[in-house]
Amino acid sequence: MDFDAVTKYSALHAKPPGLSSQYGTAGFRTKAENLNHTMFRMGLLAVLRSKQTKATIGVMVTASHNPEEDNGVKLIDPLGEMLAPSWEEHATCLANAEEPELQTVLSDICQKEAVDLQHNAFVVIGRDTRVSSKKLSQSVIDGVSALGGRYHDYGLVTTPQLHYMVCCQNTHGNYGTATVEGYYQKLSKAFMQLIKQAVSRKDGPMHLKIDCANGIGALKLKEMEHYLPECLRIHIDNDGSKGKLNHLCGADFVKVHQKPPVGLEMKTSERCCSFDGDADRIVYYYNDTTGRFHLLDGDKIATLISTFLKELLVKTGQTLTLAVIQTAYANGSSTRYLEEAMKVPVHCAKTGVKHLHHKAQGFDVGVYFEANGHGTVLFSKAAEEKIRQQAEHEKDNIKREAAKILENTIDLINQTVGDAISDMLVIEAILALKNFTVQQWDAMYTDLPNRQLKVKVADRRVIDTTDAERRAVKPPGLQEKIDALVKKVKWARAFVRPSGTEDVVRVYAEADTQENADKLAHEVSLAVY
Ligand code: NG1
Ligand code: ZN
Repeated sequence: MDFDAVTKYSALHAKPPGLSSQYGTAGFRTKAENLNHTMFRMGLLAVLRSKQTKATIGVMVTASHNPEEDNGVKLIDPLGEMLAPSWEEHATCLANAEEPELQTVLSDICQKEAVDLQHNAFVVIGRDTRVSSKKLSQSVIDGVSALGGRYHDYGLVTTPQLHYMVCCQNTHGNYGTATVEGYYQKLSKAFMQLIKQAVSRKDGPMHLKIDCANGIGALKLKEMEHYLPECLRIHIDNDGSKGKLNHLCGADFVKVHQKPPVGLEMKTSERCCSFDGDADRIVYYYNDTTGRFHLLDGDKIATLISTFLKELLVKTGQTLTLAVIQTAYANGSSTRYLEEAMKVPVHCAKTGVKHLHHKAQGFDVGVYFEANGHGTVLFSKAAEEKIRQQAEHEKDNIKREAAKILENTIDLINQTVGDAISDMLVIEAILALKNFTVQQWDAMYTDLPNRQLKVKVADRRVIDTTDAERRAVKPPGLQEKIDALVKKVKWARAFVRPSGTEDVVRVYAEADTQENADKLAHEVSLAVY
């Protein structure tokens, strides 16, 4: 193939010489002003990936919970999942190629991956509400066009909505209709079916306050509101009309600072939640009668959902495997509760959604959540089939009803990726069905006090880890120091790992008291220097 057109177009999206970046767990993410060439080149790469897989590929322009000035880009693979690892490397090479090398790098990728250049390419594009996103998504489109690919621009969508579109496009409507209306219809229908059986509906409507981080979540929830039943009243705050994106609000802010967002008025015991800037994360919270703030993070969400699913699976009498996948950041109490009280197997994966997603695929029902609120549930094809069959044909009323609830849960969950809107509806449905208040949910177990710190070091890559990042193998002696510090404190656990998205080393510690957790985190961070 002749890449001359690429060179011509690329001149309009020239790479500042010397600039280098890496396709990490969150794709590319940096200051928006440095991303023009990366966007163009990811348009090119999406075309090659589409030709190779003979499927639709997605490109999402967002920097999630990062400040407004940043932006980023991620590619979405055919079934709506994250880009395959070998292609992450191609992405890095392509983004870092100086202008004269561009054609060679493209040819190399085509050769290594046996890309069928004759095949048509189709790319779908989405973007968040950042001021820079429109122009940057136009650069992606230029990249797609430069290689003769066809595209559809979905414009403003949440990240999980674009994942859903990619999956719909490639499964020819089996997963749902590839439009935002199709997404709202699929989710709202499943939600309404689910809550039909709920007792608490008799107590009047359910109320939920939602902090949308001044991002895309607000826009999309306002569109979806008309599809939701009367019994769920959502109150949208931080809708972008006043505040700045992700500034003092959103799921990441609430999780990291363990306090409510600015711009949301919390009454005692009121159930509230926060989305992040691209609506793929969610955390819940409330203030108790003494005014104390309670956070229900990804671990609490995984516990609620997996307990609910386990109870239903038992009722159906089906022997399907169920497991929860967490990362090292999961609160020790949640792991203990799941394993000991609920008898649910728990597995630990490396940080980054793709690792959790991959592990969850090994079970009939795999529930995965990062503590920060990113997660979903995966159902194997076989499990889905068995459940749908039973929901239709089972003679036993109890078993059939349980299978029906499971079937609607399958339809409500976005299996492609963590999705704040879908997760929120799943949680609201479970609370309604179990007739649970947010306090009762919170009381399932008590979090161990914990602390996360960031440490700036000259080169964070000197730290290397093993055992799903729970132990450091490099530099020599570091793990021994951490072990000695942990040994001195009750119920303690601590680990360090280099961040994949920021130039820092992250330190995590938990212990019997907040004071001890803070002290341990501090001491471990000193050991890192
Ligand atoms: P890093 O920077 O590698 O810790 C962070 C989050 C991940 C994940 C990625 C992608 C923590 C501790 N880490 O990764 O869970 O969400 O960003 O956005 O929350
Ligand atoms: Zn996000």
